[in-house]
Formats: sequence, structure tokens, C-alpha cells
Amino acid sequence: MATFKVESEQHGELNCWRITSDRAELLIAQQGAQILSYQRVGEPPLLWLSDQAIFRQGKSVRAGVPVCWPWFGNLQRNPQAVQAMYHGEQAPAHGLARARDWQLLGIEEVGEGLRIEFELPEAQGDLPDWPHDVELKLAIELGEDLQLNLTSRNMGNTPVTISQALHSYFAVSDVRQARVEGVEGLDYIETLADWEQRKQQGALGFSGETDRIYLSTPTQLSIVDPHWSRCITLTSSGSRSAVIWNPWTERARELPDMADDGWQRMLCIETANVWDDVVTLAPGKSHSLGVSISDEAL
Ligand code: TA6
Repeated sequence: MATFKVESEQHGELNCWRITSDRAELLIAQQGAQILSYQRVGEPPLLWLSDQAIFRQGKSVRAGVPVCWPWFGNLQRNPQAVQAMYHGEQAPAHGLARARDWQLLGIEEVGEGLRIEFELPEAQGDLPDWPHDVELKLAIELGEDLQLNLTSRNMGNTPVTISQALHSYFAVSDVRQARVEGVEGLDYIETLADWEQRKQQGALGFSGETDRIYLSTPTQLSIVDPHWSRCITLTSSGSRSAVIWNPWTERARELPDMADDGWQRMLCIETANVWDDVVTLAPGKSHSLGVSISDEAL
């Protein structure tokens, strides 16, 4: 029987919970219901927390799993149906949910694991310039693996279209030695070359800035990290798209919350609903975007 310890912690301006079991440790912030770090006993971290992370209200932390919702990235790059949902002038990158306080609904033991559930009550009509009524919940399950499920339920009378992502920052020994498997042969949007559509040849290695939207993704993607003799596997549900990002040298220098060499130790694979995979929720309908993160020795 697994035992869990839950402790409250303050990191800068943010209320957090540290959850420890005999297998793993998880740090979660109330802001954004954001996982900040995740490490299994006796292993290097699985999720990356920037050395220069800024823990400030209203600013997403460069770490773990920010929740991008109800749009992903630059709103102007989203399909018209997603753009039409927002009535404001300046749309913040990656939506409205990642830098607001969520409500902790409960922490309970489920089987051998622990289930932590959050809700963003403001999504039911109180988000600035986004006048829709969606019940938005994030369930985090810490068991043998780490699982996240983001569920949106349209409580209003008209359809709502969203894009979204679980913007996961994985820790790697050195991104130049790592590769992503599961993307072989997929079409992707190269956002760094005028959003051109291209086809992936072989597995994805890293030798420069990378910011791509992969289309028609399979349910499993893996990060193979030979230096740490580790393979991290992401198993997604409710998703047919994924964003893979590494800022490399120059972009990292521009980010105030990332060390100049921080890009070497991280790699984002973001389980998503973006591009031609956005979600339209009819009244009363719900959609869950999920990812389960596991790892094994190579
Ligand atoms: O997911 C990739 C991306 O959209 C990149 O273009 C990059 O800007 C990154 O997210 C981080 O965005 P942020 O707003 O958190 O600095």
C-alpha cells in the first residue's frame, strides 16, 4: 500500500503543494494548477523546473506542465472558430488558464495512487473577454505513472471551440543527445519557416531551435535519452496533435526565466488539440485531453 505525504509550501508569490510517496515527489502550484516538478525516487527529474523560474502571480512558471487553454500559442495563428470566442484586444499567449488561480477540489487515494483534482471556476463565464460557460477540471493522478486529464464541459447554450495543450517540459541529460520517437513519417507545421507543412523523416533529433506542430500523432511518443539510459513515454488520449519545442541558444537568452544554457536540459512535448485538431463542444458535451507519463531504463 503506497503512503502519501501532502505539505503546503510557498514559492515566491505562489501557493504550492508538495506530494511525496515512497515512489515519487510532485510539486504543484495553485496558479494554473501547474505541476512544477516531478521526480521518481532514485532517478533524475522527469519534468523540468527552470533554475531561473520566476514564481509570480499572473505569470506562468517555466516548468512542469502549464495548461494552455482556451487557446494555444498566438491566438491569431488559431482557426477562426477559436479566435471568434475571444472578444478582447490583446490576447495573451497560450490562453487564460495558466496564470490564474485554480481551486483545489480534493486530494484522495484511488487504488494505489493519489488523485488531485482542480477546477477553474472562472471558466464558467468569468474569464476576461471570453464570455462562455465551460466547466474546466484538471485531474492529476500520481500512481505507478503520472497522469493528467483536462476536461472541458460546455455548460452553455451555444457551441464553444477551443485549442489547448498540456505544455509539458521534460528533463533530459542533454537535448543534443536525445531523440523523439513516434513522429517518423508525420506531417508537421514548421512554425520557424513561415508555418510551412513538411514531412518528418525518421526520429526527431535536435541541432537547433525547434518549434513544430505535429499532425495526426499516434497515441505514444517517446523521448530516448541515452546519457541517462532512460526512455520517457507519453501516452495521450483525446489528442491528434503535439507541439515539440526547444528554444536553443538565442531564444533561451531572451527568456528571463531560463538560464542561458537551460535549453540543453529541457525538451517540451505538448499533448495538444491544435491546428486541424481543435475541439468544438456542443452544448452539454465534454472533451478530455489526457497524457500519461511513464519511463523505463534503456
Ligand atoms: O509551445 C511552443 C511555444 O508556443 C513556443 O513558440 C514558445 O514561445 C513557447 O511555447 C513558450 O511560450 P511562453 O509563452 O511560455 O514563453
